[in-house]
Amino acid sequence: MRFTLCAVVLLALFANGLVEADDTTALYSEHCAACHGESRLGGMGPALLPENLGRLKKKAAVDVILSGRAASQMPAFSKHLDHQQAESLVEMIYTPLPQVPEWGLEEISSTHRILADTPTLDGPVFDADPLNLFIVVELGDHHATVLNGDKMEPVHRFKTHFALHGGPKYSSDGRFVFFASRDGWISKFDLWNLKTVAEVRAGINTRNLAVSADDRFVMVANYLPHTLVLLDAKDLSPMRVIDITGENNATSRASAVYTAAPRQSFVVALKDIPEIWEIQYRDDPLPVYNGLMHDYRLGEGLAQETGLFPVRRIGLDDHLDDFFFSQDYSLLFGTSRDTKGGQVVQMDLGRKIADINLDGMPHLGSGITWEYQGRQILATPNLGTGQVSIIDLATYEVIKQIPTLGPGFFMRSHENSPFAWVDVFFGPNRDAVHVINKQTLEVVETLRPAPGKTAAHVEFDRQGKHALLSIWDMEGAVVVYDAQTLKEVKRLPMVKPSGKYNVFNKITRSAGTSH
Ligand code: DHE
Repeated sequence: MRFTLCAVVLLALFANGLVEADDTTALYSEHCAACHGESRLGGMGPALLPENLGRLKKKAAVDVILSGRAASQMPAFSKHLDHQQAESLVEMIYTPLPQVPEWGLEEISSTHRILADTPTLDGPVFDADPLNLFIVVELGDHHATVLNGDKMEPVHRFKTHFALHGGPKYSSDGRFVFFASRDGWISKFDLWNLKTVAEVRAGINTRNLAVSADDRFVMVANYLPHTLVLLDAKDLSPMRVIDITGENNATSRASAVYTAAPRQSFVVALKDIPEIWEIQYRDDPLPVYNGLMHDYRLGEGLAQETGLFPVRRIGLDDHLDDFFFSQDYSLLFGTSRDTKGGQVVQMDLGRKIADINLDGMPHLGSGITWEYQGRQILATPNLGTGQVSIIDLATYEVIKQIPTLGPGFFMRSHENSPFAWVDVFFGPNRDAVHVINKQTLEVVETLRPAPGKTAAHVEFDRQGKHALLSIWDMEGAVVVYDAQTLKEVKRLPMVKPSGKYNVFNKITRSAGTSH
């Protein structure tokens, strides 16, 4: 299929009379195809199709090619391409493919595979506290490691799909873990039996997935096509495809989907339409407070039988690229890459209730909360500037900006730890990680566990005794620190470990980690 599509792209370009089509295609193959796919359908990087480039203007796309894109793996190509070459590549990627593959229920179903049985078990088939296991995603060679969090020893290592992205999500008992890859593969792994149970390709280019708090459903958010896909969490069989369509039939990519457990709903932010969607999965959907309804109850599939999944559309002033929920999921804090700043949405009211005065590019998706001087605060790193912003959750005021050695990606803490950790993901100090005292809001220590190599993404063990930090390198490691003394206690070699995810902290929705 890849070859055919590529040939069709070429033919289309020639038909358009583009004399340099050959050169541009060669440039694309040389510089872009490895990440964005030979057929422009995406891989490690997003799909490069007009349908998917959404809000990006052509001039900005030229800048991205030449200067790189902040907060992503997209490097600057100005040393390899001149302005004209970048412009010709932009023309190419804004030319529609003659045919974007269909990816509906039928195509999704054809990829569905059940790979192992799920025997009845009282606990893991190996000796370990099931709630203190970690999954470590090793992006370098597309594997994942199950780690015993008491002994800090690997239990099992297995192959994953290419380019997993986003946090894997656990079932409520911690037995099963669900992964999403950038090219749309969803897999379910049995942590107790150490086997992949099922897999399905739910999208061509996927953002992330969410698992309902009652363990019945998995919702997948896609960039391509512009859909949400509902799967049966038992075996990942596809249940329905929801088109993301707004006013005037405009369609949109999904920025991300999350489970709002106390609300028994999935919440989806949209990238091209200024709306949030809330989709209830309870058997007796509550009446809608405020917002337009898309009623899928008359559609095909499971919803027809059960009356589930009404979509509530909440209109906003701006798109959301990145967002965060209060611990009770009554408030959503979101930011847009274009307009900066933040907005607070009250979920029951279904509207924005406040703006937050934030500069740079706050990464609210990595935000964490804790109690400071009798009030709840939210701390968020910034993908654009070297600072951590501290926001009072009662007044939405920024009460402090903590300077860091450069823009950061991930932030973490634990209820039992006096410290919050933030990395410096971008720039010359990418090998540094700051430790912040949660009560003085000052950096108390800056660690450089592997000078010259990116150090990023911390996760605590169940009790908050140890903090695990990744060295993002093909010859990388997970470095285990004593969370009180900040001394290194162990170094586990791993292949570019990106994130690590502790079962207990995730299933109890610890305030110190992502959910
Ligand atoms: Fe991520 C989580 C979006 C680039 C590594 N990233 C997420 C989530 C979103 C997101 C919405 C939350 C999903 C979830 O956990 O369910 N990421 C984006 C982007 O829009 C961005 C900036 C551009 C893009 O390429 O999509 C982006 N992300 C990256 C990277 O370049 C990283 C560093 C390497 C990679 O894997 O591609 C990266 N993102 C991660 C990781 C998480 C993540 C490790 C999980 C964090 C966690 O601890 O929960």
